Amino acid sequence: MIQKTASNVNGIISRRAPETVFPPFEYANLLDHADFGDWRDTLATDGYVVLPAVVPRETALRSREAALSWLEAFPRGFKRDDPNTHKTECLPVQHKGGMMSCNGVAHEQWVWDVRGHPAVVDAFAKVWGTDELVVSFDAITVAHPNRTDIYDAGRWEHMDQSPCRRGFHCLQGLVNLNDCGKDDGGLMILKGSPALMGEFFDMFGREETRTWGPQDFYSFTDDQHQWFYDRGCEWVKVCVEAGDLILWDSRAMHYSVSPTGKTDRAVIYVCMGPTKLLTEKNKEDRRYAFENYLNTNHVPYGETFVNPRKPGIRSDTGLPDQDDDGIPQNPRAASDRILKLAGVKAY
Ligand SMILES: O=C(O)CCC(=O)C(=O)O
Ligand SMILES: [Fe+2]
Repeated sequence: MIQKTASNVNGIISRRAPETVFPPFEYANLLDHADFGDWRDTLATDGYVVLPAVVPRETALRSREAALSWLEAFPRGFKRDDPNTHKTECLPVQHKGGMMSCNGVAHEQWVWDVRGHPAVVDAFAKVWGTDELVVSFDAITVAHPNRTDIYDAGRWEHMDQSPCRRGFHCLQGLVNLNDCGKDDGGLMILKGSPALMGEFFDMFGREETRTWGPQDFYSFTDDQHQWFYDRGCEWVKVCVEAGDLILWDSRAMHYSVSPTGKTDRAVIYVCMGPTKLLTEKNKEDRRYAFENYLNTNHVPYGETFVNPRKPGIRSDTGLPDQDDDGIPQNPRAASDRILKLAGVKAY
């Protein structure tokens, strides 16, 4: 039962926090102390870390080419070398200036080549302490620079974790498919925010959860930011090169910005956690999503969210996208390795 004992702290009304509703998580304290003696200390302190050249540069660049070929294969006239075609009418349904989860893209082989790369698995394994991992069926982004026809390009500061969880719960990541400098769009992270999240929600309450669907999402309002700035948090635009892996604690406040330079931003999102955390329901959901080429939210265990197969609504016509049949152009092979990472085959 939510109790609203209002008190006024620095002009902001705070409410007594309800009890957290999720059961304790065995890894909740994993990043409490920066005493690993390696890059995990940066992850624990800053809430994110960049691991250079995890995927070979050539593999990353090849996947970017594949992403562009995938876009060109739709009958909408997109051509990578013709900026006049880098607009809504020529592209599948996108969000935030380039994020795509349509047409079963999460299950394209070129996406799995990066998402399931052994070195990406190793990085997640180092944090979790096991290499028996399951991976999300996440979106991709190809964002073209200087677009003026994007309907939801604004800031969207959020975290991908329910405020009702205590402590660390999920490790997110993305692999950049090309170089991403200061003008090339990219991930914005509020450095240092994860460690403060528990205190923030204890103070301001957890009863209001703003999400697009999954429980593990919370959208921050502008007036909530100052509390973090007052405690030393700063926004960082993460710049990376092709093949670099960015890892972040899902409690980090973050959003992305669109490119303003000359080149596109191309990214594959990836999120892994221990397979042993999967419930029977998680396994069923994942098998269904895998076999039907569906997307999930980031966290592969806990409260999984499977995006139903439904063509996205086009922002240019207001109608469902006729070209979205939900089927990848080159579906992933069902290899032993992929089946295990998908969580549909036991290790
Ligand atoms: O595109 C990005 O860098 C961030 C996207 C995002 O919010 C996420 O993957 O959770
Ligand atoms: Fe996010």
